[in-house]
Amino acid sequence: MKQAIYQQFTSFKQQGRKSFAVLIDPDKADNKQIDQLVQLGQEAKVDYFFVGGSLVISDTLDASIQQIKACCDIPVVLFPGSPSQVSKYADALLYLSLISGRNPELLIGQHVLSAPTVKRSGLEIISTGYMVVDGGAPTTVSYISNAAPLPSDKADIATCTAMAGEMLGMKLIYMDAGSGAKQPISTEMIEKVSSNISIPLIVGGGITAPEKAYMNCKAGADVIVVGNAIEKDVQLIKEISAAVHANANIKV
Ligand code: 1GP
Repeated sequence: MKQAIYQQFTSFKQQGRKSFAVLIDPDKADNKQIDQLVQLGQEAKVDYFFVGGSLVISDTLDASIQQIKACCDIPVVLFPGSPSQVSKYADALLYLSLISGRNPELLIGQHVLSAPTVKRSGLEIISTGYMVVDGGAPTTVSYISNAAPLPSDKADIATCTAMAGEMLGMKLIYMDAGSGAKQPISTEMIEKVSSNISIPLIVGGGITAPEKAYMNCKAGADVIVVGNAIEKDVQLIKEISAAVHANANIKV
């Protein structure tokens, strides 16, 4: 089984090197916007493009990824909102199990149904414990998942959830306040979770400023994901990337 992308996640973590992932929702980004994101992404030394969305209504997933791959060698990682969001053109797929919720369909049910398609894709599959944290208002992910998010002030529940995910064999933990969250995940929660797991920790949802990205890395996040804020102001790519990469070798 392929492991190149996961090896990058883990070796960066070992080196204390923080990464920045730009989230592209194929429903929202047209060809021109993708070109611009790729160009700025290369200039800003973005580490990954995450591609996916809670809905993905259009059928442009393959085309969007092919367009990114044609112009740059930044790895493309699928962050699927549903089992249909599989594209053989990507480099890897975050195989998400919603471990913060109690909806059996998103813990294992949809995985059973999609397993043959996912395997046939030939993609690198990275088992990911996905934790949705309350971001201050209902987000698309909290509505679609039909599962209660983790309370934002319960860092101990988040920590135990992430620990359980790691001990169940998951390779990454992704803590998400949901796209466009009013309130991003607190540094207190990030600190507690990251100090109790040894697998890489991805943090996203509602991050709109370079300072917040920097503080999240300092608190222990290994990968910062930003989508919404960059859709509104594409120039933020450079500032947030610089803030994340300024954290090199910070160990907490
Ligand atoms: C959402 O973590 C991602 O699933 C990114 O969130 O769009 O708010 O940056 P934003």
